[in-house]
Amino acid sequence: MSKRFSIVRYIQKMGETLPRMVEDIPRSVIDESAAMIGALVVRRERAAVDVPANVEAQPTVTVADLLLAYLNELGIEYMFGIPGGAIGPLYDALARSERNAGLRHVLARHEAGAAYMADGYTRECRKLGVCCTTSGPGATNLITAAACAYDNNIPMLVITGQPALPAFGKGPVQESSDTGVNTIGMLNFVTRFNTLISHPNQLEAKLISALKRAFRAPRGPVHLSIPVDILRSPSPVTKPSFDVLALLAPSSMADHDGIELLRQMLKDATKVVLLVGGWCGEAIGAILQFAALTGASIVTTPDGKGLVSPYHPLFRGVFGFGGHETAEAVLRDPDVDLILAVGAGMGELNSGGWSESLLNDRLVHIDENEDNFARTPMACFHVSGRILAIFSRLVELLNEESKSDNAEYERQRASREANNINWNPHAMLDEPDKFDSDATPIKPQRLMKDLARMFPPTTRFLADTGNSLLWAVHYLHPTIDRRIGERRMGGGGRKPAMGRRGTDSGWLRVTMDFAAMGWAIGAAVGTAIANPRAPVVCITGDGSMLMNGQELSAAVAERLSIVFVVLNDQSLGMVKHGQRLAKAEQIGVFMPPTDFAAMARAMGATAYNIRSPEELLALDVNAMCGRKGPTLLDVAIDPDEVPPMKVRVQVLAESK
Ligand SMILES: Cc1ncc(C[n+]2csc(CCOP(=O)(O)OP(=O)(O)O)c2C)c(N)n1
Repeated sequence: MSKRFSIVRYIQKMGETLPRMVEDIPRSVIDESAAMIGALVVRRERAAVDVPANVEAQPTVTVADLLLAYLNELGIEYMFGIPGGAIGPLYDALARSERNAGLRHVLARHEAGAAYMADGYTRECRKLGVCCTTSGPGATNLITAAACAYDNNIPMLVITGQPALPAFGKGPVQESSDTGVNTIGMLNFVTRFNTLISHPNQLEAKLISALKRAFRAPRGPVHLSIPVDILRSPSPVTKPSFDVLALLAPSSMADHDGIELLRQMLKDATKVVLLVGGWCGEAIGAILQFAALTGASIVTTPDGKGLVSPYHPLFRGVFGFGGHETAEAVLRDPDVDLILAVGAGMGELNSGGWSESLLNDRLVHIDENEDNFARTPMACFHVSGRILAIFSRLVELLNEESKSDNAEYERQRASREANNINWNPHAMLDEPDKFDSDATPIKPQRLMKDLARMFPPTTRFLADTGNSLLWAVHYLHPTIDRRIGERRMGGGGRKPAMGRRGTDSGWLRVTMDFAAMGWAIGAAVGTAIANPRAPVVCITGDGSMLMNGQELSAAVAERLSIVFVVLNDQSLGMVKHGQRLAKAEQIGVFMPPTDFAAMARAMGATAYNIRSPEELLALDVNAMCGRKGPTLLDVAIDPDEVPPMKVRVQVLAESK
């Protein structure tokens, strides 16, 4: 019997012999915990014997070790990256960390993939996604993905190497300071904090500044560039001097006068609409409670869609890119007195191309990120602060008032009932016949219908830049697990968010604004690493797959049960349709046929070519979700189906 197995059996036996203590705990939880503890104990015990004989003994704690000790304190389990000479000592420290059951390295296949993985990891588990590269091309390869996280306010720690400090200016390989190809300068424009560490004593202060900045709105990536000799230097302290968890606890600051004024405005309003944006994740429970109390209709931005169940009785669709006419109709309704835009960037894609007819002086803009207020000059009022704190307080006020004031109670009940219709999200679709079509090649609308029905309610869907985003925003309507959308009612306290398993990102994840092709492929790997128990479905295009599909190999290596769905239309579909709709030249968009299933098999994944709805429905979803490794579905879709992208075409036309 193996050592791990005997430990597992021992813990299982303990579970059986302590029936009183465990009687409420399901058997699967005991087995799973036993397996985890067993693995941990064995990993710890192996540490002593696993140090390879040819590895130089480490006499002391290095700066790289201290950096990892901080990340371990934060409960961060993984660092995504690609090694190289200038970052070598960090990898030595990673090897020591792994042997001690600490933070583990995940090898990406391209540095942008590493940063996309960190992005997906942050979104899934709310811990900081960390990625590392060597100096020079490692750092420049990562820039697009860092920019994507920057534009989407995703916290991330980027660590890059540098040659040794004394060599600066003398032409060392891949020098990346201001006397070489200055990657610190390049990353300056896509990070919230960006610095070179030029002495071991600087690590703690600069790391704390970076971490604080990553989590303060506007959030985003932060960058530490650390020369190889500094990483290898003995650390001035053997363990973290700061209580980093306490330092990073979110503040509950909110504009109390603003909340009071908003409450008054709500009292005078008869019809309210909530426009829920992508940054409402943490607060979505309180926001939905607010909607239930006031009867407010809910529309979301494309990136906010995943936070609300499509079947929620107050949901009226998505406003903006790929959105629904029903959402526009709600905003257009002349009887609406207040539109509360919450945690919404209000950039081109989630403001319907800055639609002035729909967003006018009935708008109140509520956000933690005050930079976004610059986009809503039409708003009659702006409220800043932590959205969770604001909506928790509003819910409290509403509950207090309805208890003490009968008339207020009646008013709330009446508006709730007026809006509580039997809502079916399929009623809001453009071209509903295509949603039900059995035609081959498969209509993308039909593909969304089937994906939503095939996968379990806990599935995390990631839709990549391209038509995948538009099809998913408009047509993907799973019956989601309510725990994702409606978790954590009320609250707003100072509990540290780090280290929890919950997610703020909902069931559908997209990347907006910067909109980089291929983001979803790496992000799906990060999502699955962060939460191996939830099914992960990455919906992407053939162009994106050809651009960033190499991360499938990382998913194979990590044995992640991700399902990659490739919409194969032999073209850069979104641009192709954009050119057609704008009556522009059709150029630079067609690609020769590619068998992505064969490509995936060559990398060690399981794969299927799907040519009809029947072939799709015949797949064994349980097997795909349970398999220790990715599955790729190469789906031949109808390339002539026009995605719902008219807003973007309009904006481009107006810019002529
Ligand atoms: C890195 C990058 N390059 C170019 C673009 C411009 N662009 C937006 S969508 C798109 C086409 C995407 O094609 P594909 O991945 O095949 O998806 P499809 O639209 O066909 O579903 C392009 C080229 C981009 N957003 N990102």
